Amino acid sequence: MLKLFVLFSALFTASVSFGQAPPTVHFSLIGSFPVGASPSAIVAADFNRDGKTDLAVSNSGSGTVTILLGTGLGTFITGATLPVGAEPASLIVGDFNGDGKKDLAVANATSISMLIGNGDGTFQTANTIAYGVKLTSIAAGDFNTDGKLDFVVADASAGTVGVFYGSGVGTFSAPKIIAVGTSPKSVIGVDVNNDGKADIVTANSTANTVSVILNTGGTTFGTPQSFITGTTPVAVAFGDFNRDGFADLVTGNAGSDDSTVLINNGNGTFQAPVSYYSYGSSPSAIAVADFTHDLLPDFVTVNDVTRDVTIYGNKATPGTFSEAGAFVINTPATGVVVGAFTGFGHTDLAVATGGAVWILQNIT
Ligand SMILES: [Ca+2]
Ligand SMILES: [Ca+2]
Ligand SMILES: [Ca+2]
Ligand SMILES: [Ca+2]
Repeated sequence: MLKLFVLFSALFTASVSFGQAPPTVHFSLIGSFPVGASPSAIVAADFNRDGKTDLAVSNSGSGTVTILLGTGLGTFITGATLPVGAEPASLIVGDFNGDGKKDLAVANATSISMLIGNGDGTFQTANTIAYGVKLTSIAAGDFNTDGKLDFVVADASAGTVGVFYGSGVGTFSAPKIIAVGTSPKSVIGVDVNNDGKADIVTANSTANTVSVILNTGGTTFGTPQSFITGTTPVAVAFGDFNRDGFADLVTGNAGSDDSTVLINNGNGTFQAPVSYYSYGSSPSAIAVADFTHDLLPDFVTVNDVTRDVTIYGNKATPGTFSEAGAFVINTPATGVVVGAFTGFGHTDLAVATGGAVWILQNIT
């Protein structure tokens, strides 16, 4: 019933065909589902515990989070609209109060909202605390390895991250503040040196770097190390691209219209950056998943200027990439999340665009 753009579902693919190119990835548009104004980010989880993946979208223009409940067939029923702080920029899923039900934490421009899930797709009224000057991104992790979920938020104006340690009942400590490169727009938690402790990585949009902050145990961190990226990195993600057991990094660079892959040396330092270009221009968000069914992690960017989605396929020499497919969405996209949304058994895409989420079924 909401297949508003079904006529648009003609496939559009662009690929190269070098000897070691990955398979071409194909998508079909399943539908478009309304959310609030100016969506900023999207996450996936089973909020109502029916075995079907749901979505949550932060709406920067509305000051809300929209819940979309999945049918498992690629369609979504509009669920709760949850008021949070002003200008929500980013959100994450986690069980922050330890009751086994999925919760949400939202980084708003100058506050953080905690939404405790009831386990049926509804949420308790947001608990919002003032923090930050211009928050841009939030990531979860157990940074002090006490078994309780913590989170970290990036503040672009302050050039910092703040680590908030969870109590296990949905409340948090005062933040530990760490200076990173200028204008961090994206933060992730990932163990880059395989010591069992979650480290922190930021993409610094005016420094043109990532900052890697090694967790040295307890609530202490080492001095941030910088690694060069393309121009204006706005999104960072990780995957073990070359299958050596260590997490590698990839950034989407809005200024240089490319993606930078940083291969881990095995100790949390990284090899020289490698740039990958595609038809797509001005990436705004990035995600890592296997789209080609070869068990190697690929990545996807959604691109503001060209208004499309680009798949970068991991090649036969793992850790190198080429464009493996694209899909035009004809509206600026600001967020992307991967998951099995359509029951087809492959890694599908949910893309946050202007006022709606587009569901793209991977039919490769
Ligand atoms: Ca569900
Ligand atoms: Ca919970
Ligand atoms: Ca913890
Ligand atoms: Ca570590």
